[in-house]
Amino acid sequence: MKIERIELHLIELALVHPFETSFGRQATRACILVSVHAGGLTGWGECTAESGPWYSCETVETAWHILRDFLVPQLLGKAVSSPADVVACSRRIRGHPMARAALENAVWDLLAQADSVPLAAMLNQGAPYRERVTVGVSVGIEPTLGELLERVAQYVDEGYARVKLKIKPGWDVDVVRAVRERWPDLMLQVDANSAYTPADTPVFQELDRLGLLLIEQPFHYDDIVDHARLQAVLRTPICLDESIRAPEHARWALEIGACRVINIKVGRVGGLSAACQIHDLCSERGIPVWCGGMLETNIGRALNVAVATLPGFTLPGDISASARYYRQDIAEPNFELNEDSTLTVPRRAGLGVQIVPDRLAAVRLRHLVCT
Ligand code: OSB
Ligand code: MG
Repeated sequence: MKIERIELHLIELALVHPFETSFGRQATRACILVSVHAGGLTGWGECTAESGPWYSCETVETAWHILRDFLVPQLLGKAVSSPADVVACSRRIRGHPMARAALENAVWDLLAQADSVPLAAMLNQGAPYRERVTVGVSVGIEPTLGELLERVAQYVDEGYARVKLKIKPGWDVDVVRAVRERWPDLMLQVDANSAYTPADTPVFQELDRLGLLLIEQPFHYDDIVDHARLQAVLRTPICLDESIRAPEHARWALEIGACRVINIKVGRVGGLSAACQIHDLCSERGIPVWCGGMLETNIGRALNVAVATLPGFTLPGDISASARYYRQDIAEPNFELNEDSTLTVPRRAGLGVQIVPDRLAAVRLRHLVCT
């Protein structure tokens, strides 16, 4: 298919409830959507870069720059028959995985639509795959323990069987213990978003006693050596998120024992091709993976649901129902939580969700059409 036109859309949506991590509190989510137009079809990709360089060094503005000035010009007018053609186009660009992923993922959607198959079927290459993916919910830091317990109770009542608590120094052992005492059998895990240093090892030794599924990204995003030292003294698996930004990072982390679980975020690792490589590497080594989230709209959520159908995704993903994030999404239909803490994999072609043009226009801050 010849790529005829590519559009960039910068949007901003208000979150249903502010989300606080060790980086800070956010009430809105800005993101770039990429649409790739060819042969009467449109593929969509969501860029997971955020407003500020806290989780990742990429931001909405760096991604806009790299897409507009480097990625889009290399793809426009090209004939594309497989996602590998897009990967080849962007190979010369160092870093900027979230910008690269947005474009590559849009082409996956386009090609799946052209073949009239769901994205999950394309990813699984004809092998049978699950019809529902198991999910949990990521719960931000709250002003008080009482408010946190209320929020967790609400999600447990809604049917989430796995809860992830954000932690930071001063909001860790006591908080996690209180949740564990109230819900002794809940699948529970924590995410520090790099807020600790090796001097805090005793905190993790305390958390190690609370029956957690995993401890996500305790130390700095470049610090896999210190993660390996910590993993050696813990029973609970360490899961790396920020540290894994390419397939090589996954291999290096596993080779030195820096983690026993990997969180795969398609944007963070540079697109679906890289995500599949990490999945395959982890499967070969018996390492469980799960799909992380970045407060996506239904475009990114549909992508996450599709990738989570790969067989190595054996832990619940941070892919909550649409209503947990936004009052009105820019794409339909919404994902609803099933009673078994799963989301249903769409059966329609491509991502299986449809942009609602009026809703997109209503939240769009900037629009660029490239031909
Ligand atoms: O570290 O997993 C994270 C959201 C934004 C940035 C980083 C993270 C998160 C989440 C939210 O935990 C997961 C979700 O989308 O539900
Ligand atoms: Mg994380």
